[in-house]
Amino acid sequence: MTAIPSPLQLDATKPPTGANLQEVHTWVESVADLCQPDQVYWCNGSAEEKDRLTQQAVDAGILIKLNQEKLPGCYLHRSNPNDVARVEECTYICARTKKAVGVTNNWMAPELMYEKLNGMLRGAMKGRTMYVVPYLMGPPGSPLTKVGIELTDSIYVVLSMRITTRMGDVAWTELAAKGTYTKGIHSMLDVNPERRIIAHFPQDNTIISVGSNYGGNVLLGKKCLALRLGSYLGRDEGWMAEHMLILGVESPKGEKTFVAAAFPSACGKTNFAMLIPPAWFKGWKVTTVGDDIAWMKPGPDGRLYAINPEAGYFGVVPGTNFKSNPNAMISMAKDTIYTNVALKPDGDVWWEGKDGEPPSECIDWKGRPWTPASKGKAAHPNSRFAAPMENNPALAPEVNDPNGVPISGLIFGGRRATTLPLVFQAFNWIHGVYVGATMGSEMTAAAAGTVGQVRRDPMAMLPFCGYNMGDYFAHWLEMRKLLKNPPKIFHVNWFRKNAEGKFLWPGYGENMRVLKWIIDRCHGRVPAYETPVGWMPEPRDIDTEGLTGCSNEELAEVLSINVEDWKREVLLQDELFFKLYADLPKELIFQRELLISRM
Ligand code: OXD
Ligand code: MN
Repeated sequence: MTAIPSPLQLDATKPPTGANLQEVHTWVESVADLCQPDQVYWCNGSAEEKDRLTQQAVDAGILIKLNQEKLPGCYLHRSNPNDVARVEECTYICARTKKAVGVTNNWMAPELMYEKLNGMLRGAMKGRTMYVVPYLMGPPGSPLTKVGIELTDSIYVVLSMRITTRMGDVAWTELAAKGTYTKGIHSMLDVNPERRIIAHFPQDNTIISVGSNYGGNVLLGKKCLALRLGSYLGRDEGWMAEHMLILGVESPKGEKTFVAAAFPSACGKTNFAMLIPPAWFKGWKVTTVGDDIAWMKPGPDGRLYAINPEAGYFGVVPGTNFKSNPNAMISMAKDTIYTNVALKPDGDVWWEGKDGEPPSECIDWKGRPWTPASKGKAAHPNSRFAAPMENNPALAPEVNDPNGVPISGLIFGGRRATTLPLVFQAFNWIHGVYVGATMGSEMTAAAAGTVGQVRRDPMAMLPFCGYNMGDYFAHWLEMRKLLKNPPKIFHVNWFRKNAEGKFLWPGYGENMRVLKWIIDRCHGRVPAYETPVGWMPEPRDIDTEGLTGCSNEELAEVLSINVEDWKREVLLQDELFFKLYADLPKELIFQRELLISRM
């Protein structure tokens, strides 16, 4: 079959040909008919294309070229100040019934939402180019990998997708083998919060996002496909799409152990995924498979195998420095798109928490002159970097393995000033599901909302679960039956404070000491003592050689549990239990009863 000739193909780049692409052409044409772009451009993912589109974005003022000697291949983008984070109140799962999406998601009947969006998209791309962005979520050839095609009128999205996914012709080859793909349509419209909607249609494997140009809302492979539609597909197909980093720990003897960890947005997943062990852990190495999303499926040996569906990082910048995350600093030193950081007079970038003194002057994230005396922050608290994973010096060699990596431990964690100890291990899988389901965290800037307030964020999936949360818990419980050797489940809290409000644990690289205990537990080679909340280490079980920033007393405090605090915690969990009661698997209610009975 030859390509359908389209009057819209004003660009020299030809769309791909192939019998199974007929449907793609028909769909692209129908969207172009609706949105009426001046031209349709089919992306191929080449280096030449990247250079050409980057230059176009610079000419149009969408990207600012940074100091190429300091930051080769790096650019700065400033978003509309009204468009700096994910917007959960504008995010919808348009399944056929409200019950299917549950109480934690916004719902609208699919036909109504399609009608509304069609109205908004009619003529929306006039005067613009519609880019056809084919991409893969996952390494080529993996049974877990999915194909997506995003149609977008944002060149910033195209260039960011090229970093964060495997974008271009590679996707057509995979589509030929797989036959199905996720449709995505994105238009910035007039970047107006009143006309901002991120809609998912799970039964049609389709995403439509309008009115925003912020990564989490518009890089449709990430939160929309890899988590919301991914979790829906995973339930049907017997796998799991989770908001989890994946890391490997290599011992001096060469033993490799992989764990995956779920922390809510902006709680240090990227830092943990790129952890560098402290000097005392000579010969130990941590490698990064992924920093945000894990797709996991039982393997033939009854273990859980994980891939990172992404190909790059879209990380929070403020607070990142050579102490908190050297590997992230190196990752964003070249070929990176920064969004909403500050610009120094020499074309370098700056943000709050970067190494060294604040610059005496710079341009803030809104493009205004800034000095240390200025009232606002120079960089937005949710400013981001998009960097290719290949830039990470600690990138796991297994990252492109189509089979994924075997997961020995799953770790849940939140940002909690009180109650939750540094680490504990769940008694078994079902208890672990309860621990994950009742996870809470103080809110951060990654989503619009009240920073600091504790919210329940089951498995860190509250904004990302594409179906009824009760059914999602049931799916977790079901997965146990498919696993002969399930991972052990843990909970960590790096953020506990003492009565004076001082952090009890130094965090960052020192988290290796806790990770080491977790790894040793996975291999059944360290003791733990039974507490009402789970198995815990004694202070002496944590390797403290060379540890600074945590005294013996502080270690004892951060490893302690207080039954009165836990009684309050169980009561606080009521909020979640009441909300989800109608759909909650009974196992979780029993787990709650068991926890109370142990206190
Ligand atoms: C993210 C998020 O961007 O969780 O990863 O918000
Ligand atoms: Mn995330």
